[in-house]
Amino acid sequence: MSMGIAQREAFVDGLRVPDQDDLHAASVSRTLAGMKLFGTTTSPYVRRVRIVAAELGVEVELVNTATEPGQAALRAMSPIWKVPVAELGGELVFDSREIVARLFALHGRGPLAPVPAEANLVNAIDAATDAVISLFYLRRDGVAIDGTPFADRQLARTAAIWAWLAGPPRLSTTAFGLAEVSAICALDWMEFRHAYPVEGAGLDAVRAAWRARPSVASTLPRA
Ligand SMILES: N[C@@H](CCC(=O)N[C@@H](CS)C(=O)NCC(=O)O)C(=O)O
Repeated sequence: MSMGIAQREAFVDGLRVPDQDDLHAASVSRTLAGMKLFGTTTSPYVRRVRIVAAELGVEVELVNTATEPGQAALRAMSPIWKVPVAELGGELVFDSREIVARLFALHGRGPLAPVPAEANLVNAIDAATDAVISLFYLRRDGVAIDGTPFADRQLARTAAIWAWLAGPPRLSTTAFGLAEVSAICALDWMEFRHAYPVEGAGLDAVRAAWRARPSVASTLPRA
């Protein structure tokens, strides 16, 4: 039986998952209707949503799912068992792509101008992210994955995606959009987890161009 938002709120409150007040989006003078976001401070997909929300002036109440009660809350809400999940506009929304689409639909795109190939770019970045995440999880679970054909294929796929994005350049150092947000989140996460050698990705200039932007600087991955 599915739960309504009020029941889920009561369930999650009962689990006493701490809201991470210190992690709310960087303060903005104009705060639009907020969003409750279930996720971690390390996930590149959660960070993507946090950056977009900060760019649009949407306040984020981040509920940490890295704890045992947080995981229980997540599993009670989503059969996918992945973060992010958002409570937004009175609805429960799964998957960063859909949450971002809902944010754009509710609030417009703010400074994140669309580019024609954006969906293709983000699809490619997600494929690289998912490839390295799969290796990260296997290593963390103690599976001797490195050097196997599966691992080599994921690493080669990731290298091909970064090379495709880097030359001729498909990401911008002058216009900040969803593709730049997504690539920065993926690369910063790979570096943070030592999961992939990002210095060979050919995207240092893109990362450097946006590093000091408040939405980016205030959401760096941290355990
Ligand atoms: N397509 C999803 C991917 C989300 C995803 O892979 N999240 C990871 C954290 S970065 C996760 O929750 N993984 C848990 C698991 O695989 O068990 C999205 O864009 O939100």
